[in-house]
Amino acid sequence: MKIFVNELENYVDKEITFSGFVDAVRDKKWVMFVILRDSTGKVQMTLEKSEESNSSMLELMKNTTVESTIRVTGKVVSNEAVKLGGLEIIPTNIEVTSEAEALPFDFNNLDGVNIDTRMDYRWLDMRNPRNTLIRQVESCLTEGMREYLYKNHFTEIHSPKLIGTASESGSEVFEVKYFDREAYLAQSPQFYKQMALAGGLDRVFEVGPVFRAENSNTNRHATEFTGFDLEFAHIDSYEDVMSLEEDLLIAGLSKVKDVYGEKIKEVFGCEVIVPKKPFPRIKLGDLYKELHDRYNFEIPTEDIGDMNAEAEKLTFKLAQELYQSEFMFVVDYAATKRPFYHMRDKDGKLQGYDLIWRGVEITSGAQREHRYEELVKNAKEKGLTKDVEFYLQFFKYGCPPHGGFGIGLDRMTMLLLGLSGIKETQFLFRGPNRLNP
Ligand code: AMO
Repeated sequence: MKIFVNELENYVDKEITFSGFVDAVRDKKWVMFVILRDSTGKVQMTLEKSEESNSSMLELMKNTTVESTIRVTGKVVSNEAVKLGGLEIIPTNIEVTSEAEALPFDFNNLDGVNIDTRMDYRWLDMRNPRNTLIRQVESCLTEGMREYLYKNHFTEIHSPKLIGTASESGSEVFEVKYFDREAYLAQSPQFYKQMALAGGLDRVFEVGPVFRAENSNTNRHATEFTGFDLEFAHIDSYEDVMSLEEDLLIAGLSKVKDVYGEKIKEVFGCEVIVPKKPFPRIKLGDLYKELHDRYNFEIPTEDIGDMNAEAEKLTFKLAQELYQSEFMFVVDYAATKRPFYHMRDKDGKLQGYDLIWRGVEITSGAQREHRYEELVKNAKEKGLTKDVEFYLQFFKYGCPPHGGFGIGLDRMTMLLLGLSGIKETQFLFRGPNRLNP
């Protein structure tokens, strides 16, 4: 098995085999330094020119391009003079495992490289340590949140992405040809995570692809993104849902801070702030009033009962001013603006919320309507009949009160690292004009 750069200190004075990219070759008068790289860091390989036995390896490395990959057998030696971790590899054998052609751009200096060129060669772009770190941080965040859920009786599920009816609403759904009929790409695991509860699993979550046929070219919209979705049973109100989300985010962000806090500060210049419970909550009506009185903001008529991008931005400002918080739950949305499966109370008030972090909506959540008759009524009101017929059946044979939420993972990573857009955040961005690589 491969030994990683960050494990080499355990092999001092031992003979090992190390594999990685050739990051740089420094050919000096008396010595050649070859910097090798893997996903955990860089290490120096040193070839003394005075050593007769090094001649063929020196010749080989002279003709090996940077970004080729090599396999080196040699000894790990401790040497304080080496700036890269105080270690070097003294090789006895080198094998080139893959030769690199001249690169289309220098991934170590991306200033001035067009973002679309970067996307076209994403696998090279990703070799920039900053971009490697984005993936590692997102993985760590997911790990932290997963750990929390496993500890709290959640079961991870995988629901289908090919579906037979346009799920929540027809407008944002991609149609695909499915043999001699039409199918759709799931715009949320919503119905299936609820079905899993009707199936007797009390708590479920899913981390998976979500498809949206939205022709939006903003810095926060993708046509495919990763949803971190969960659903859990036997709740009393959507307060339970918000409370669980607070714990989940605290767990995820704490993990990131512990593992990558320093590195993030160094590379992205931003602090990982672990929030405290409870996050502030505000009713939409009160929010409109505050935004108007403080910032002279008026919600456009078509958005009344909902938020828009500007309102989200100002909500962050307000959360900081009023509560010194980066997070804010917004509640009391208009039922007309929200999906039919959100519960309403006896006065028709919606039992759902959005969570705004650093000026962007990262989550929608709610207590769900689990009472069959009410659900049918709400669906009818939205003009949904045939398409949700299968879903309505889940509530006919006993289904516990429940709620849940969906986090846009890409958006979270973007905000966590202060990145300029979802395009550079996603592993492989999917937008109205991008389907490759
Ligand atoms: P919603 O549609 O609000 O809710 O989506 C949940 C979260 O997903 C993220 N998101 C997006 N991220 C990138 N590109 C997009 N085009 C995009 N659209 C949404 C946002 C958003 O908050 N079924 C519900 C969730 C639930 O109630 O459990 C749903 O899908 O961060």
